[in-house]
Amino acid sequence: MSQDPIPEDSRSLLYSFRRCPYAMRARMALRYAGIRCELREVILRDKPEAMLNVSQKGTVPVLVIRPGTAEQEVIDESLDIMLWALAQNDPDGWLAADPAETNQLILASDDDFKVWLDRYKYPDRYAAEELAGSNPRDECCRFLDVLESRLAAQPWLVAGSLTLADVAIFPFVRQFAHTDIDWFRGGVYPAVCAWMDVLLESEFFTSVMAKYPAWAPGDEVTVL
Ligand SMILES: N[C@@H](CCC(=O)N[C@@H](CS)C(=O)NCC(=O)O)C(=O)O
Repeated sequence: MSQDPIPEDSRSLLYSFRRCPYAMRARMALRYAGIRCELREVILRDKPEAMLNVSQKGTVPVLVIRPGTAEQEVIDESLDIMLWALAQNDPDGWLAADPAETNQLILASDDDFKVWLDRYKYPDRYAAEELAGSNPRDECCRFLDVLESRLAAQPWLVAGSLTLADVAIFPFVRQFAHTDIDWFRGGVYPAVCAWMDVLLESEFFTSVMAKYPAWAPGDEVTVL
């Protein structure tokens, strides 16, 4: 991340939490689009008032465009932040992929896979009845099976090159993989594994994973 000052007229703020998969995908899209913003690292159990003042729902990421001006805009859904970033600049055509396939995959990830991912990752947080006799990893695997068959046939999820769906879904697959990395790397999903590794090693992922202390008012500006 660069620490050069951001011109006042193109300044945006991003409230983010390094390990949050939603915030990761927003940071990746902003980085790819070349949008430089002030990064404010948040601790989820102690959210800054400045963030709650602009978005009361209290989730990260939150992007504030032209903060403090009459034209201030707030975007507090990660996918919307990605789409806003790509509308500003999309040099490699992430948005060129089939929109119906893209939406379907992202919805399956955000709505269904994520539900079971939480149950797989944090089993102690869920009562037996919420698991309804299911095995969370097996439930997650239904989505991983879809990804594996796509990635066995082509290098990226929707097209011959990386597009929005890859970046929107990757942070959740990374989280799934790290829940039991030995099992994941044991050969069950070779194509997903290879795809994940390319993204893990990509500059636009590693560059948005730097560690910062929690932001407090008056701190020096950290630039994404
Ligand atoms: N639909 C939201 C979900 C964001 C979300 O749930 N983020 C989590 C962190 S990974 C959060 O902020 N949770 C609030 C909390 O834990 O207090 C988005 O896509 O931005």
